Amino acid sequence: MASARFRMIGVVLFVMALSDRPPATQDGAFHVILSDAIKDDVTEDWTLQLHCGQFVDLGHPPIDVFWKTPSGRLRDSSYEDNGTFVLSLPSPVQTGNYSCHLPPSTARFLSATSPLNAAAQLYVDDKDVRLSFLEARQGELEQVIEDQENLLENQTNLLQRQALQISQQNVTIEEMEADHLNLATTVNDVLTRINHANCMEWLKLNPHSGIRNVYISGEPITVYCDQTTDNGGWIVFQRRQDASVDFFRGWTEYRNGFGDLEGNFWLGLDKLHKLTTSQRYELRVDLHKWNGTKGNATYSGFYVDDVSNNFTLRFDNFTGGNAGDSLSGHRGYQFSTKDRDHDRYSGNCAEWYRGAWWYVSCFNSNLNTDYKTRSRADKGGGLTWGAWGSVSMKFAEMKIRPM
Ligand SMILES: [Ca+2]
Repeated sequence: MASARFRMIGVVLFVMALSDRPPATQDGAFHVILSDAIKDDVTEDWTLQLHCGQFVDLGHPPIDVFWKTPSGRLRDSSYEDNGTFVLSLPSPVQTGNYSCHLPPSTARFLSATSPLNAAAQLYVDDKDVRLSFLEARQGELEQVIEDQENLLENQTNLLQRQALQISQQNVTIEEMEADHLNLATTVNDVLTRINHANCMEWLKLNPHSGIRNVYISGEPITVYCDQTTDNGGWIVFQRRQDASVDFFRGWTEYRNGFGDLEGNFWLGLDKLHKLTTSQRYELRVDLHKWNGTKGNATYSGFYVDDVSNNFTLRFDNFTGGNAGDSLSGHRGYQFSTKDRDHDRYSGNCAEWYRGAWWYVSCFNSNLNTDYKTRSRADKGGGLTWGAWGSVSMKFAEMKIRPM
């Protein structure tokens, strides 16, 4: 290092005027501005030289120049080297305006009409130094490139990691959305089953009558909700309004139910048992006579037993209604159909009176018999509610509501 440190002259800042383009500025001088950046290139290992001239080709007598530096005019500070005047600048280099001046006596050898021109260049005149300088610069540049490549690689890795994280987060978001959807479905399902166990619960959400699903132990039962009669909340399990549906049917059909929930139907004894044993219900029977009169009867604590007890009719009390009580006489009796005789009569009431009911021997009421399109009673009597006269009804509905 020591030999290199004191080695002669590395960087030369060369100011020259081409021989056919005599330099001149307005003050007849060459100017070189050394910026602060030069300090990065000229360290203590290097000596900076300013060259002025190459006047040898002009064919004039030997001349001399003088230099001005940022500190002022220099005297006897440069030497002539084959027509070029050389000013050595020790390190650290003082930056600013350097100028090389021709004495006025020399100016006459120069063409005043030549373009004003000056050139400056930085070069290394020692091949070994230049090589090491270039190698050093190359090494620096390679280091810069390597640093940049490392930075790029790091950034690429970072981007890849971030892309992976984003991808994973997308998966997580999708999973969370799926979970949310599942949860919402579950909550909705639970709410549906909790809120819609009967038509009273449905009434809180929908004031209109119609077909709804109610849930008993999570299992849906499709019913018709009457939401107008006596403030609504009724599950209708039987309706008679015309003769379009045959009600003279057997045990299995009365267990399973039949007809049209919007018209004439019997919901089914199995469902009726399931509903009426899920909570306490009241029973309401709505009746219309052919003369337009409307009547009803209500009972508390209504339910029907299971199939092993042949759906025995149970309730606590007749609680009122202008149609009177025609059901208490049937309380505690089993359900009979034309093919399943559970009555107290020697024959089969269901077969004889073409119906299906909790017959004793045989009935006070008989709302599942043949529909008669007139009010006159005859054999079977049509839809009968004995406490409200011996006439057949135009309309009958049986319905339940939580108590
Ligand atoms: Ca019998």
